[in-house]
Amino acid sequence: KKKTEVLDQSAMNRALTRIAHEILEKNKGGEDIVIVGIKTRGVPLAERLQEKIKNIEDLEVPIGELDITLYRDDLEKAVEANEPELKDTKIHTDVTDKKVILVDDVLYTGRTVRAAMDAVMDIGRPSQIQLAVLVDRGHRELPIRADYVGKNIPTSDKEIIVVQLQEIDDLDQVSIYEK
Ligand code: 3GP
Ligand code: 5GP
Ligand code: MG
Repeated sequence: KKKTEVLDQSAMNRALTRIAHEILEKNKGGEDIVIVGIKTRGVPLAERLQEKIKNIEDLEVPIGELDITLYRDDLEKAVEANEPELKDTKIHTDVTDKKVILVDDVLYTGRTVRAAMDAVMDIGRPSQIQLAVLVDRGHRELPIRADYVGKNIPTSDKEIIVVQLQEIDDLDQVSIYEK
């Protein structure tokens, strides 16, 4: 249960400002992007990126959210063997021919992102899907990578990344815990 702080409030804010600039640079403005947050903590991160893009380019980018949770009904299986599944989609804008930017707090095995890509492709035909994460902790089990990374934090399987956000946890902080 040892704790090491890896991002404080200002470091997190700087990382998100940088990502907002990177998104605008890569997409030559941002006229055709849609930002989609993956619940829970991907949603406030998506909102912050939307706000930063508004401040930088005076552009209102549409935003949506996906609720993807680990499927735990099959008690025969170990939790690790279960797949994340889509519980809810709130994307009230057409994604066809849009560049969809998925946003999550932590990228780990890549299975959540895979489910998120399936969900987006079920509702339309985006021209591209990109991925932004606050933390990439490694240990991918699928050929998935992030286009925008706040911080790369190589972890062991005994470590867990705790992401706290003002909107949910009343403070902005990322730390590593030893299990
Ligand atoms: P989030 O809503 O911030 O994404 O995955 C559900 C929640 O459990 C996540 O909250 C995440 O913070 C937390 N969590 C912490 N460690 C792990 C982990 O190793 N795997 C998964 N799937 N979730 C984790
Ligand atoms: P993946 O599907 O890539 O294995 O895991 C991604 C999802 O699991 C993210 O949405 C994230 O919430 C959660 N997750 C996986 N590992 C961690 C971790 O160490 N810390 C936190 N906070 N979330 C994690
Ligand atoms: Mg998450």
